[in-house]
Amino acid sequence: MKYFMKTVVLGLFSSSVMASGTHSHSHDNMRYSVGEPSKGIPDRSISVSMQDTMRFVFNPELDKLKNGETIEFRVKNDGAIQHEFSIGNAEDQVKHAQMMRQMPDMKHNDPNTVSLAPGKSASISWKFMGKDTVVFACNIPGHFEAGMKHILAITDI
Ligand SMILES: [Cu+2]
Repeated sequence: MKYFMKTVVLGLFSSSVMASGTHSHSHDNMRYSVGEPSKGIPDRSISVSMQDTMRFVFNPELDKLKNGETIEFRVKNDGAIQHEFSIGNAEDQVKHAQMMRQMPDMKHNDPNTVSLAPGKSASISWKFMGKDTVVFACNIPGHFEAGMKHILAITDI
């Protein structure tokens, strides 16, 4: 955990010394807390509608996450403003939200996050591992606080 903190601090520092403006940024050395991006065949696919009511609408409903399963999320922004769908644990999302507040123009192309303009869609495949609690979050400032999140523990069965 100490290592992760250091990475975030260094990331903030190097971003702040770069030229201002929009830039892409990926955490190549990031370790994920709740699994990993997957290129394998998913065990199931779930569509996620992101809406300006500050809700993720999962179809079918996402009420269980099994240790070792891969889920393909087909994410669509059905709203009129930017939204994102990010997979992590509570700590990841708090840090991500802090970075977004400090660098609102930053484009987040991390493998655990898709940020979408209105009407756009993208897929993200994720293999869930461990037994942490997963926090799906939109970290556009104010959205998480308004309810744009879904929280679910990974289970062994
Ligand atoms: Cu949002």
